[in-house]
Amino acid sequence: MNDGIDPAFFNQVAQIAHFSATYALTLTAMLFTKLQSKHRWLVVFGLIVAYACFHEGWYDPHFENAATRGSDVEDWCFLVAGSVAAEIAAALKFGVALYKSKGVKLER
Ligand SMILES: [Ca+2]
Repeated sequence: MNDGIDPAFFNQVAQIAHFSATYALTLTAMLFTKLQSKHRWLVVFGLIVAYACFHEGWYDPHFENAATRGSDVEDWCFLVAGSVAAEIAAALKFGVALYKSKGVKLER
């Protein structure tokens, strides 16, 4: 059946979307949450990893469209990689203080 979808191209777009979504979620959470503690990065990262496990481990196997379904392991890796990249970006921007005892206040 030719459904008009090139699987390789679709997968590239999907992985950009996976990476970008968790990058945006993680960076936004790191910038705007008021959880001022050294554990904030871990809470944010843990929620993203938990979401990735739920989505790729349960949701997609049950509900993802068969025509576009790729590797859930690959999808999971790009979801987690986006979050890791955002944590690194936050650390580079705000320094290691963001990850130390009291964190930093990001108020203006
Ligand atoms: Ca998937």
